[in-house]
Amino acid sequence: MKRHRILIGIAVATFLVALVTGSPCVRPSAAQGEPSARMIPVNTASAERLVANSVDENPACVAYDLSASGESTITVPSFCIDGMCTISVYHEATMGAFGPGLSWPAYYMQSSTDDSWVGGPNISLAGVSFSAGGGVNGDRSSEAVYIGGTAVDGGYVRLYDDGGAESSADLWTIESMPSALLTNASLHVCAVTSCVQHDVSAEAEYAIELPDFCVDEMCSVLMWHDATFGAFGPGLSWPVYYEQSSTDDSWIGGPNVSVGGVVFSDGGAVNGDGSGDDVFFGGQTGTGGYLRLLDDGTPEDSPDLWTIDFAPDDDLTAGSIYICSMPSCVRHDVSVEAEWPIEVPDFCIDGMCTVLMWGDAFVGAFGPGLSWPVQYNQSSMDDSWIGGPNVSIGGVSFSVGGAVNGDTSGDGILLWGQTVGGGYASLYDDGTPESSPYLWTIDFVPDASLTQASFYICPGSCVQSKVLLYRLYLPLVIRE
Ligand SMILES: [Ca+2]
Ligand SMILES: [Ca+2]
Ligand SMILES: [Ca+2]
Repeated sequence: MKRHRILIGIAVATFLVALVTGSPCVRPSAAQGEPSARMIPVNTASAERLVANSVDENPACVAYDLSASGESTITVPSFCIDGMCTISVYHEATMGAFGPGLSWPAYYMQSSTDDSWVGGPNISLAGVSFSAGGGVNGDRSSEAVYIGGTAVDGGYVRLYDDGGAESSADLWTIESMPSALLTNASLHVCAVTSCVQHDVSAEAEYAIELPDFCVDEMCSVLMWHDATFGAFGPGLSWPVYYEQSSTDDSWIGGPNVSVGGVVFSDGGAVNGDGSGDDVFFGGQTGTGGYLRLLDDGTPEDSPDLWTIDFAPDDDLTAGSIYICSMPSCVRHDVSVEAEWPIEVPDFCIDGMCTVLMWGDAFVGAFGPGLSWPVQYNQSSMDDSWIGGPNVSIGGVSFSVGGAVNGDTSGDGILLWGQTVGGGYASLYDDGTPESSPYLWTIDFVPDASLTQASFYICPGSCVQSKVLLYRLYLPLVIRE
């Protein structure tokens, strides 16, 4: 597959403002050993750690209803300690360019050794900010774990590592301000099943093992860097997604887009053909430092290996690649024009699931490849669902934010967009073939460029999330 890259339009670029880069930033861990180029065998140079969450012991998704104003504290879920977790806010008010719905997630991982944490993305996009990128929980300095946006009448929900009421490594501080527009919000903290971490600190190309869980299954890849790349400050990136076929070593990836000066994925290629295609291209510092993940490189052209290409400079001194499993995704392929009813997986009922699609055509600023995902959570009580993000970026739309499954109104779970020829692939909660709360409708209209599409529904970042295992009600305050 050819390399496709386009920049997202100026309309979005004007929203891109890098957050402060002066906030304390920690390295996830020290690299072990002295790396050198052409390193084989694998993994002797970069520190590999499994940051697996013990999902059998821990609630894997925690939801907090936020109905109070002021400052309150919550316990950092245990799966965010030495493990990756995601933080999303459901808000009923429009925040920046994001309509009511679930936010894009921020990522977080806190070390049990020194209470330092890495987070991300450290960016402000379309009027919504995400993470300060890192800090130390318990050092009395208040760094943003999740900032979000502000409603036009001043309502907001923010999460910090420390605050006026606490400076404990075991607690976070929620600051919330209800308003006429923001009367209801909830915070969702979810475990990422397990990740493999590779740290780099010296200039080299490193061969690393392709995790088994990326073969015939979806996985995600995050990057951590201590320098600013484009509009992204130091911290964790947004993930890219990847799935490699065991049959012919071809892979699909995505999103195939450039946002805020960071190029995400080539969208697909073949691992082992000797051509270095970008699983995660990343960005560059102002002085040319970079961190990249390629399917092949100087040290290897094996289908079982990837290459990390790290070029540090004065700004960029350390980086990490996290490869995280996304087991048990359900996949639906379509190549014929129709509305297709599909089952709603059980794990999307009373639990958060992740939906992403793959298409073989350009849509808006996005080249052929995997989309960015949306999140979805349907209630068994009344078949209502929340989803998100409710935003349009680079010519594609994501989610309508929430609706009712089974009310005959076809509401967009993952809308994406149209090719120049008018082809599209979208997922709705209801459609012509069904208006059942247990079914969804894929609407597929191919054209000359869009010939096939696939939808993936994954338990995703939340496992064992069928029930909200822990719920904290903040003290109520009287408001007008
Ligand atoms: Ca704290
Ligand atoms: Ca390879
Ligand atoms: Ca509906």
